[in-house]
Amino acid sequence: MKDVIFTDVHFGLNLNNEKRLNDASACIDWIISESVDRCGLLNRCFILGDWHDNRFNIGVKTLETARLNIRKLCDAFDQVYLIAGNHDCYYNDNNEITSIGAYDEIENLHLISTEVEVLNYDSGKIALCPWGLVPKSDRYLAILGHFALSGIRQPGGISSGIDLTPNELGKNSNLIFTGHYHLSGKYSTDAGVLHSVGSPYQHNWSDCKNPKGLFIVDFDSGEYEFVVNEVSPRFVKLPYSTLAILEEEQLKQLFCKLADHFIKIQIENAYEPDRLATMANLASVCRSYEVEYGATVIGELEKSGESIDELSVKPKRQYMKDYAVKLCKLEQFGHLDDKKLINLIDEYCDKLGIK
Ligand SMILES: [Mn+2]
Repeated sequence: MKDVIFTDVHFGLNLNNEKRLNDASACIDWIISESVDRCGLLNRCFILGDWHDNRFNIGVKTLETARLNIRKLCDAFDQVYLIAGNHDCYYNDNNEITSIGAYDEIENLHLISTEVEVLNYDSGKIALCPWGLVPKSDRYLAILGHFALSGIRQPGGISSGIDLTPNELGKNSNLIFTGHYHLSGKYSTDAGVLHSVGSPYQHNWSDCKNPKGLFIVDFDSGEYEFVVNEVSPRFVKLPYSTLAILEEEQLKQLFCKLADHFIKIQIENAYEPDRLATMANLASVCRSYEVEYGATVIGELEKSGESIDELSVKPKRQYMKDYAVKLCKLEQFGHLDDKKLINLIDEYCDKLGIK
């Protein structure tokens, strides 16, 4: 019998952004349909934590969307195990209050939040560990959890300074699946492997080029596979130099193909302003597009569906810069150099301590 593992959906991502909520829902639909295609009968589904994004405040629409998606999973699978991740726990140092507690009435949903739960299979048992807990010293076919570990790749580099290591966990099992780290990746332990399952769809630019998906596992035989998500929106970086050699028609086709995705045109050094303007114009068919030049990023947030909260999260100086860039496009301010203006805004904001 095959089971399904995924993690870190983060409902409510980007301050309850509606489009991202839709992305998360569509991802759950994909997980269910992919599981049906590959497993036939759906047995157990394991969600390894961070079902919600924000540990303190969850928007009403986010909660309703997340609830509908838990329902969908509970209708599709025989049993669903929802592990509390750090984003699901209100307190830093204990799991007494969790946001997943909101779903405690669903019959075939098992909330794993304050204790490690052990499940029996024909050839052994597996351990399910919520945030902050590790399994009792014993042998398991597999350990599933939301672990903070040293030595795992994360956006800023490699995680460190944590006592728990893949090898330490590996003493109790040759097969470990962990949520928490959003980048998918495989790590060796002394006698087996640890899989950082990674978020099932790309959340932001840190996920660029990192394959996203789910695991289908047969714990009795020990066989498993990673299924890559090819359907959710991706964050795609395009170097200016590779775009500059394309004809306008080719550019148009390229951006049409990338219409569902988040696009960033990266300028490495020199560029022709007119050519860049054409590119940016053609890129506007995409879900969103940005132009990155050194540390400066100019771009369009998603065209609609942004919540006011999301807009207000932009640093104040970014509003000024966006406004300045818009001004420079007007005829009467055409003589102004937008890059100089942006530098001046930074200087001004630094002096006044404006973020
Ligand atoms: Mn997470």
